[in-house]
Amino acid sequence: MSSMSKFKKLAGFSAFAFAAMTAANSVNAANWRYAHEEYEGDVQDVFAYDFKEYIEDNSDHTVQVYRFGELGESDDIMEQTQAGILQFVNQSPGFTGALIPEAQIFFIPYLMPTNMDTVIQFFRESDAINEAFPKLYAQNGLELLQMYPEGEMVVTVDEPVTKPEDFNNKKIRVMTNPLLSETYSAFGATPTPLPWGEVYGALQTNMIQGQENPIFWIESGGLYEVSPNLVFTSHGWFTTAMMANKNFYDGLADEDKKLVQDAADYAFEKIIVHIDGLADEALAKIKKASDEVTVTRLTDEQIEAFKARAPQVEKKFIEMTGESGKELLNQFKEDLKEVQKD
Ligand code: 6CS
Repeated sequence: MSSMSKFKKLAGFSAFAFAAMTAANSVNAANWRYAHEEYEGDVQDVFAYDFKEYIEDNSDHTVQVYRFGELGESDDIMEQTQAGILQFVNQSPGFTGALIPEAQIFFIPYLMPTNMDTVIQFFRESDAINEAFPKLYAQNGLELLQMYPEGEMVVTVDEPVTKPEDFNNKKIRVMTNPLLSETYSAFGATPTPLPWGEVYGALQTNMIQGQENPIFWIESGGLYEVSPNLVFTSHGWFTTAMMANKNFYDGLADEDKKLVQDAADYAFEKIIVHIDGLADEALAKIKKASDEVTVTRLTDEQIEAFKARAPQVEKKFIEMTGESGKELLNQFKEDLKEVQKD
């Protein structure tokens, strides 16, 4: 064979191999759909875009992010994920608690510490978060990839509140899980479960007189415009969770499973930097935007009156979840003790 024809044969083979490789890559390159519950630039959106960035920088896959309302309410995006229409979803335990009762643990008031570094260390190290919860989510067809805090819960009301009696006859919107209703009943209020999309309008028309959320969300959703009295009660953190459809995840090649896990870890590291100082920035923006807003920080003594109502909520949690909830709660408390001792 002349060297020219050898070259032609080689070139032909290479072109063929290259085409085959490219075809294989484009067959393997997937476009994954990921929905969350918030708006552009909010915490869940920042997390989703960090996840997307990691996946796209480290593979041929792409991630399409859907924000609040594009595919419906929080319960709609969960249904779509369980049905395999979406590959990834960020849904907060505030809603998942209706599906996985143990996820309501985050709504036992005064269980979580108030210090942000301790809270983050808890999310990093807790066995309850990193071992027990993935098993509970798996039973519902979900691969739990990350749980993370978004911010301390703050109550907004039509008039300042400093004691449980001030909540009497006030309808306070809660996310749609039964335990959070128990918390607000224990606090003296009338709990009103509503999906997110109905909250602003219900406050505006005085169908409800208050709600709870982290400050960044009170600012970004404009809630202070219709519910201007902010009360820092120190009773909990808004926690959220990002997960995949389990059948989809189980069907991935090992290297893609690792890619997804690494992307979720990457997004977690970015988000804890993002939320640091976010509440103070949002509060400053709110104060600048409105003269009507009041800020009440409960004193330790005032907090005690609300804290005294927590045991009845804990009891309800155990009634709702049985042995599995009891075990989770014990683990949760053990993990908290561990991080608080440092
Ligand atoms: O209150 C809610 O329903 C919403 N709050 C936040 C911080 N994120 C999404 C959730 O739907």
